[in-house]
Amino acid sequence: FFDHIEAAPADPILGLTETFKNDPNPKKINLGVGVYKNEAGVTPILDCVKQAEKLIFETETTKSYLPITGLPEFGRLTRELIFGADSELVDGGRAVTCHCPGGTGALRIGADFIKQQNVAAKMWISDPTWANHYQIATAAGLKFERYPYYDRATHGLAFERMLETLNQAEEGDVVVLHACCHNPTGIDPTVEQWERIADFISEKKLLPFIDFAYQGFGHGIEEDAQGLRIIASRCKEMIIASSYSKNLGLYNERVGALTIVSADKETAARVLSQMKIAVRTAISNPPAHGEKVVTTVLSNNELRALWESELTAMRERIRNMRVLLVEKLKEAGAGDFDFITEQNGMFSFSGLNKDQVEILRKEFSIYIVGSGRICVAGINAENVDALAKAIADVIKR
Ligand code: PLP
Ligand code: TYF
Repeated sequence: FFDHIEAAPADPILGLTETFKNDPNPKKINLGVGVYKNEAGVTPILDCVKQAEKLIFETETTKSYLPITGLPEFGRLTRELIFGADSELVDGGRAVTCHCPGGTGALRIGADFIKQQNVAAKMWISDPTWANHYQIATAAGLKFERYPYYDRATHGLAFERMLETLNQAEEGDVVVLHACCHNPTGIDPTVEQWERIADFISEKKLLPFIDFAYQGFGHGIEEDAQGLRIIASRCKEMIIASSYSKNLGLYNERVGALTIVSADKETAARVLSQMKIAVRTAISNPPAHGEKVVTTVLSNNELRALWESELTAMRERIRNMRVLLVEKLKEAGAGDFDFITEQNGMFSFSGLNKDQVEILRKEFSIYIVGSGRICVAGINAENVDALAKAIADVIKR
């Protein structure tokens, strides 16, 4: 049965982490995978999470199954976070939410739902994007096309080309958008651009599917939701896949959410009934621990305030590293990398090419994804000098 099976290539990002782990060089630097690291190079468990876990440990009385959609309170708190506490979408009944295993689980169950319910046949996905987007669309049985996103010349958004290409979309197609901190470029639309995107999508009758994996990593919890909220103000229907992996550091607990907004609450109730089928056929019901942590932190005033301060510290550390890297690159004679400070979230497209990336790995034990994407969260005061010098060296060859 299995003889014909060919070996699959390693995931280009997760595979890089494996190679990094096996590198004996004590000065090695991992700027590959998108995982936050603190100044000491550690991916910490947040204090708010530790405290919530203590509360859960003391009060939990059963490990019996959760509802298919997860805890209702989890859904409500998630809607509050993405739409804003004042939004009618929090309690109005038009938006329904399921806990899914991570943002990935939400994307996949959302794509399954689209396929199963004949919502659409095609997705438009940015080029470049997090590679799993293309794979998830295909695995769910949907076709996809790419729209340009990155302008190499300006290190900015290829906004006009993006809309020109999306003009070829047909009524009813799905458009996948990153809400903030675009992976891999770190480039997000401005508020004015979001307004144009929202008008465009609404006029062309496309369905926005928003991937919200980095809320709080760009400019703040509310600020990062601006684009999504502009879309929600102009489009009556939308899908959101959000994640708590990064902003609560719950990577391995697999906590994400799929939220679907319908035009009215009667439709939303029918949508929810079919979302439950999509969840049941994929995972039956969600894992509880991470979901309880999120629900506890977001609903407890003290823990919520602690979370916000911890999230702010993560975001500010990354911003500081952007500034420091650009300074050190200038000092090392690598040239002008000012665009790095304009970008948001964990990632930047450095502009380094495949060959340069390979030299950095082989000669300097610096690990960067082949596209030239660097995870800024892997930089700290201790490794930034060596990093900037190595990049300058490679660029000047
Ligand atoms: N979407 C984007 C753009 C991502 O970068 C990630 C990162 O892992 C995800 C979704 C999935 O996140 P999760 O770990 O919550 O599945
Ligand atoms: O892009 C990243 O680095 C993160 C983590 O298959 C990740 O989104 C990378 C690859 C992958 C799953 C998660």
